[in-house]
Amino acid sequence: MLTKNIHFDSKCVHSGVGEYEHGPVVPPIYQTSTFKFVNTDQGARLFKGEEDGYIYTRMRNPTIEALENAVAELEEGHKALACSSGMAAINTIFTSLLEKGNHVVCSESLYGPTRLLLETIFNKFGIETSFVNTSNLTEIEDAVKSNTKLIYIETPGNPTLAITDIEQTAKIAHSSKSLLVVDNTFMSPALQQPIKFGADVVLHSMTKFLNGHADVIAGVIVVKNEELYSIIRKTLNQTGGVIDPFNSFLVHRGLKTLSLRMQRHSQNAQVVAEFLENHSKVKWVSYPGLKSHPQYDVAQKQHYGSGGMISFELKGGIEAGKTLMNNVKLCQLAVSLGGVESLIQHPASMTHFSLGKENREKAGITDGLVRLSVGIENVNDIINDLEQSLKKISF
Ligand code: LCS
Repeated sequence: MLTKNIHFDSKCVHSGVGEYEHGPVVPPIYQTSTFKFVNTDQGARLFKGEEDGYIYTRMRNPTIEALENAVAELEEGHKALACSSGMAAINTIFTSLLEKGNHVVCSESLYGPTRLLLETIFNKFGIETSFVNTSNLTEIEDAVKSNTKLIYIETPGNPTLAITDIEQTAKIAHSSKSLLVVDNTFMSPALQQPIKFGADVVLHSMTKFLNGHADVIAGVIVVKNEELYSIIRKTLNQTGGVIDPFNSFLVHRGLKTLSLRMQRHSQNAQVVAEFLENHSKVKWVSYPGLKSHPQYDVAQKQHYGSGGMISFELKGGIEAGKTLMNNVKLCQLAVSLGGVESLIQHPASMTHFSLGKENREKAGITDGLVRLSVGIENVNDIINDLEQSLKKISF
């Protein structure tokens, strides 16, 4: 199927699907760790790269490649590399592109373990990171040093939904001979395509919107050129954070409804964000589709929709937040995000607990912040659920 000149909605359905024996319309699951050689000479030719073919699933597998081709196409990137988790994707990027003595400029509002990976692990190998508010371009410019190799942004940032201008950050990165890496987990390529704005590398936790059904842990890296691809592919082969064929099949299946799901997530979240913003017990709401969002104009420029993630704080602070989270019935109290079901959680004691209060507060992650991943249920049911739970808060 030629997918070059078709709409994104159609690409979600058809991308990555090749021709297979017996003509299945869905890529078969090649659930095998290894592939037979015809003879020793062929095995040697495959290893030398003189012949194209499959050797061992850590290196290449047709089911995994089908997914990688699909994601690369949806992100308008050159190629993609699927990984065993979002963290494996992030680790593979850092391991591939950084060396001792390098410096990284990183968003301060981002998924907790990404910060910890840089602060506690890469730090041991002589890599230094400055965590700054990347919504403010001057802070990025001021943080760049002569040894800066990567600017790493998560936009919108987890859990504050702070937005970084990808196009302007790419300009800063390239004028300082650095690469721009963007974690696009919160938007998915249906709502944001960072390579179009100048990003060099894009990554996702495919655990979230790309798979969309809360039943897989997976990650992906998308690169803009062959040079980056060959560096990262070599590292991934050696460090081994690869996805397996069955999970690839599941994520590829999820991608077929990505466009539909993201439209519904965005529609529902807009209504829920407006409901919360107008509610007397709510102190503030952060959602890229609200005019009150501090980077609303940047969001309008780089998003095709506002996504399914909302963060907010109740007037009664953390105690009121706990009452809300403990009394919801349709929304599930669980970490993770981006699935069809609405999930609610408390970053300060859960996903971002390990950062410590000082780092959290600097990044705008207050103790009272509640994060809601708005699912694709009927929006009235989500609002009714929040409303009945908000009624339990007495003040
Ligand atoms: N990047 C972002 C923006 C994330 O939100 C997560 C996970 C990751 C990377 C890591 O992906 P994983 O290895 O889990 O596939 N975020 C989670 C969260 O907010 N709650 O639970 C997991």
